[in-house]
Amino acid sequence: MTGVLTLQPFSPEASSIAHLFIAVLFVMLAIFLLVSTIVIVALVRYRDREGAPEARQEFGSKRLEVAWTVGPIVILALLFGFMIHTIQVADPPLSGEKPEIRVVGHQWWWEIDYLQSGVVTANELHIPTGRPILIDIEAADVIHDFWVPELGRKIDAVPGHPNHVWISASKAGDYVGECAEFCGDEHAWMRMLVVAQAPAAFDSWQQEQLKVPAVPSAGEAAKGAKLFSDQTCVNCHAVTGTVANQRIGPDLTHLADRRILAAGAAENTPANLFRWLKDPNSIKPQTHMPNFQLTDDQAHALVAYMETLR
Ligand code: HEC
Ligand SMILES: [Cu+2]
Repeated sequence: MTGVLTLQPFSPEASSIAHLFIAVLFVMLAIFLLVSTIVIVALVRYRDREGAPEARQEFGSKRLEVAWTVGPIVILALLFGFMIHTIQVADPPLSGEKPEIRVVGHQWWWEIDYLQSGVVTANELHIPTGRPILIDIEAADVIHDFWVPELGRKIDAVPGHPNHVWISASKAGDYVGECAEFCGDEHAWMRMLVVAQAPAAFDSWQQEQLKVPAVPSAGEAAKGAKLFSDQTCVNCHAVTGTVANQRIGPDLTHLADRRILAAGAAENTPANLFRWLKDPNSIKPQTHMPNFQLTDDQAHALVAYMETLR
């Protein structure tokens, strides 16, 4: 799927990668055709025939050897130059340019911090359309790799060594991102939903995210809120406006606004949330979220509470 996405660019950054890919493909095709033609001609022309004498043997040809050494070097050097130019290795942020967003890879989910507004979320990256966004890429544990094929290049998330990447979206819509560096058991379920929105829609999304959800005072949801702080949930999660402020797991302040759970392993529906709380492994084997052996009643109350987090 992603092989195809690379060829469906929705940003200038991704377009130049797609163009380079196609250009390289044609260079490769030309070399392939040249080599196969020479091989086929040689096979047919010099094949063994009844009564034919042994073919003339030649050893060493300076001209040929120089040609097949220098030719590939020149081709590879050119491709290398185009590649460096295209993926913007030489395009780091200027000294005055501050990243707007920080994305931190965790096993196996993405933490997303909006550095100016203070919004914190997970696995669902919202960006405004129409302009390049500078993102700071970090890792909390092992090496991950941030990649949204339709919007830009790949970049490694390396513990202790922040990297930067520019991405942009020329059209509003949903794009799939993923971790592109094997990072352990659940690497394949380390996806990201990128939601590109017109600037006004993005601003109102950000304003919504800054709101502190009311703590429910009655019913199932209130029971769930109490369970949330009594159980160990607060040791790993944060919910603004409550005592929960840990960042080991995803921030849950606006969980109910998000469309995916567990970095894309499931859709965010009450039924899946229930399944997740009863047994996270049933959705994402090996996940670092423990199984708390909750009863059905407890899990239902927690789901009722989590559905208020918007
Ligand atoms: C030991 C730390 C830890 C504890 C304790 C913990 N969680 Fe988690 N939780 C995680 C991690 C890590 C993830 C991310 C898992 C993943 O996507 O691989 C997670 C994910 C979640 C998610 C999905 C969030 C999302 O955006 O995908 C929910 C909901 C959740 N936890 C609720 C709870 C509740 C409710 C409790 C208490 C009963 C709890 N957690 C206790 C670590 C923890
Ligand atoms: Cu990974």
